Amino acid sequence: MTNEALSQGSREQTDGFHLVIDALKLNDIDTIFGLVGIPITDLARLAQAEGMRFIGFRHEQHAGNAAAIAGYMTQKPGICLTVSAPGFLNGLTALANATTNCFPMILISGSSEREIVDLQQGDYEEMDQLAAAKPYAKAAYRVLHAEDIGVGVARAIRAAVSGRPGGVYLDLPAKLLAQSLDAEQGRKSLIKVVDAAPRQIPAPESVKRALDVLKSAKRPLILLGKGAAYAQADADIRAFVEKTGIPYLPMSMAKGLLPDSHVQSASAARSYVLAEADVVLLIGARLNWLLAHGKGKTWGSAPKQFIQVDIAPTEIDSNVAIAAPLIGDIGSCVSALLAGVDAGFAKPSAEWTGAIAERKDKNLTKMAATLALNPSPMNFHSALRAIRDVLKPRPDIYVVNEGANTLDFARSIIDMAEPRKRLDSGTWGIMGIGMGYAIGAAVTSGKPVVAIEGDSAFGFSGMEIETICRYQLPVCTIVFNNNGVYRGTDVNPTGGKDVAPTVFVKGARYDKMIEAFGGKGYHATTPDELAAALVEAIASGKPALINAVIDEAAGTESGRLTNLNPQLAAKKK
Ligand SMILES: Cc1ncc(C[n+]2csc(CCOP(=O)(O)OP(=O)(O)O)c2C)c(N)n1
Ligand SMILES: [Mg+2]
Repeated sequence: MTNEALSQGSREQTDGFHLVIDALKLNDIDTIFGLVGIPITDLARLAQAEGMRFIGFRHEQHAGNAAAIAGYMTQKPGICLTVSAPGFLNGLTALANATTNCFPMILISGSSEREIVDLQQGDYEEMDQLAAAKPYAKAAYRVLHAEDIGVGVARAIRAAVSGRPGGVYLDLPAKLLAQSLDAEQGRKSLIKVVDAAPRQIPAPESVKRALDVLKSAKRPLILLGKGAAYAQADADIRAFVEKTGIPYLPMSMAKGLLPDSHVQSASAARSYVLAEADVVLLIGARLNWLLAHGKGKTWGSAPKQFIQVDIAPTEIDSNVAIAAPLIGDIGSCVSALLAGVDAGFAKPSAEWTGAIAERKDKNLTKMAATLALNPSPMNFHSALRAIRDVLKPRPDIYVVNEGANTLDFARSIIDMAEPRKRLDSGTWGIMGIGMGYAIGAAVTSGKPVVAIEGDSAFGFSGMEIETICRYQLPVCTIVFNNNGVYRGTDVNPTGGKDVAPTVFVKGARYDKMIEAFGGKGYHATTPDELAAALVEAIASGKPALINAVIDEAAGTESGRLTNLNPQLAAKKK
């Protein structure tokens, strides 16, 4: 052996495993949500050995949802790590959901031998994962050489958080992880991403146009979307709303950006303001189905002008004409608008704000009467009243929420007072985010989480209560148990043995599930029992599950989305 070879041989070596972890750590990523197996088990072990937190799940979809919500909360990409083909596909739902909701996350999956996959020779967990991920991700990359890991991770981070955030897929073939490399060369190949999500300053003429349209309004309205919440421009957004005096509506996950009790909140007069407003300023809210696409009955017959603040220029005019687009990051756009609200800016007329206040009062009085009732069995309202009262003095608690009726009623009854504390089914109205979001929120914040779950919704991620117990997370899950999807009263019209498609086992005891893993289960049949259980669970800071028995006849089909169900066209003679 030559001297050179000897000295080379004694030089420090690194490998793909180490470089992935080093690249993540270099970019201040300290947590991985995932599920182990070939070829990434050692990657997870190494992450833990190197001081990162590895949170292991029972199904990849929930690890992916945890990563996505961590990204939403922190503006840093959440990381989800999975095995190849089936593990990757399980994570892909979460990646697609993150992209749809504009949450920054990176799905990192191990993959099988490229040569065998590409010739379709039947490798272990063979699949062209990169191609499968592309349509559902904001970006997708594959790294083939260990010296490119630094670039791959840097590109993934930038793609996830810059511009409109989204889900990014990073494909790591098994062979790559085992490749070795001179350690010094490896170190030099890593990239620390500088200014991953650069500010995008709006053009002054766009700001002026937006302000001019706003000033022309007789009945202005501000709509805050979760993009506004994501931006963490809370103080400026609040200042802008308050300085202009314009009534506002928060979309579901923007609740708490200003406290729901705010005098300018028009939530309790939603249908009125949407129909009557003449100028609508959208801040980080898209005119998608959740806003009836900006047209139709919901928006009334009065002519409307829209001002839209968004980071993505292609969002503009996607559903209706936008009179004044304002393109840039939301923080920069709102601060530019705020600077333009000078002494000459007239507050909305008392006629407009008075009419809204009148509707609000009427609707709130009606709601208070409904909430005060105490039916037996409990219904959604009485159960949510109990939860609302317990949560009121605790604005720091995260609220995760999914279901149909459980989602719709909780959204309107549970007030939020702090930004980014409400995490729910989001843009897709997806079921299955519950335990993943709850775990992601608890791990990321260290704060308590209360997950308000329909019994069907809970089932999608219910096994993760073992994960909650394993990591001893301060998560209290409340299952709204109405024996089924929407309600528990449907019957099989044939009289056959199978129950109706919407119906579950009657009187199921979800509280017993958590006891299997050492958590605390509660069975609540009255609002008082529910409140007492919730108070105790929150105080304990430990994993808990409350089985809240709800009248199985109380819900409606699809909650408030009944009208989206296609109607049967064929009538049987
Ligand atoms: C992934 C996914 N699958 C199916 C659905 C259809 N879906 C909408 S709400 C819902 C469950 C509603 O029942 P539950 O969670 O018990 O709420 P409830 O109305 O009974 O309170 C289902 C299955 C969905 N939205 N997402
Ligand atoms: Mg249900």
